[in-house]
Amino acid sequence: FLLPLDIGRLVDKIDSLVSRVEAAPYHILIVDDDPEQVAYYAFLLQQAGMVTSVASDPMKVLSILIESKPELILMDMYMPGCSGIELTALLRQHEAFVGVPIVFLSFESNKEKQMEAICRGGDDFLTKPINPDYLIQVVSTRAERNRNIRYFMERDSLTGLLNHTNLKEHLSRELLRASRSETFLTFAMIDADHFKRVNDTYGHLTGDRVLKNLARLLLDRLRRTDIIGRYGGEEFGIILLNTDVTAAEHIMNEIRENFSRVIQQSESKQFFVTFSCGIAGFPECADASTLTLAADKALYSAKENGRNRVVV
Ligand code: GH3
Ligand code: MG
Ligand code: MG
Ligand code: MG
Repeated sequence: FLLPLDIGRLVDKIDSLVSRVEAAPYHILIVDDDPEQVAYYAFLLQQAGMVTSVASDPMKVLSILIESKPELILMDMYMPGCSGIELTALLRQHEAFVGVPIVFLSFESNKEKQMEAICRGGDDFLTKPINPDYLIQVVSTRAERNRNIRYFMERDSLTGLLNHTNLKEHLSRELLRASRSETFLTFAMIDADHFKRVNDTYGHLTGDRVLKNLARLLLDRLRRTDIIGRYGGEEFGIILLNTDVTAAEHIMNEIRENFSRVIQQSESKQFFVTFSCGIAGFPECADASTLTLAADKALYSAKENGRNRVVV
């Protein structure tokens, strides 16, 4: 049977959401200065299938958060240098961490103190010693909801690809990784050719459908490890990991040719759309802004030189 269009789309989204949730274990950050406590709670969560990392120094929490984006923080109350409450209040001022679930876990039984922890940004307060099943239930339920919310917030609603903000976050993070592991990374920028004309001739709804077709093709043709985002209106950005510019040029040319042969359909007519692509790579470009600028420049030159081409 046929589902109405938007319900069908929702089902698609939920399906891909579910497969993602099943795919990766929840990543929990334990912030605690006591190594024995850390070892015990890390063991409990790992037994339940979660992945844990540890910050025994509260001052390091920010850099760990930026690098690994844990899906929940299990927060100790009293640590040398900085209390869990102060740290939580600090994180809540950061737009990137305003939503990460923070669950306090402490021996503190004073209700006033517990309330303060909640008021300053904690989502929950659990007291030690805690029933292991209860801990696991609270942590996994909150981490799951966070993952679902994050999934929708990070995505562009038309294409389901990563949105601009998230793509840029990925680019910075992957550049750090590439530089640490001394691997190649390529950034490709795509811009649909004469797209204003497509809209003017066939209407915006048809234009939207073309953009969805392009997104679908990118998802089908690129590797699962490649990171694909909608950079802006009819512009897309792709981060190709472990790929140098020569290999990336090859891949993007293949996709470009494929796309140019896709028969686009308006109500009454069939037509074709092409795209231009600019490519730049790490380590030639060392940071995100240099890389983006170089890819943008290459894209501009692809447009100048007749469109429907890939320029490095
Ligand atoms: P060029 O080959 O130089 O890139 O020409 P262009 O017409 O694609 O470039 P221009 O930047 O002048 O126009 C981009 C067009 O893309 C204008 C805008 O209406 C269209 N566009 C941007 N976002 C969307 C969208 O979400 N849906 C639709 N249907 N059109 C969009
Ligand atoms: Mg402590
Ligand atoms: Mg454009
Ligand atoms: Mg364009």
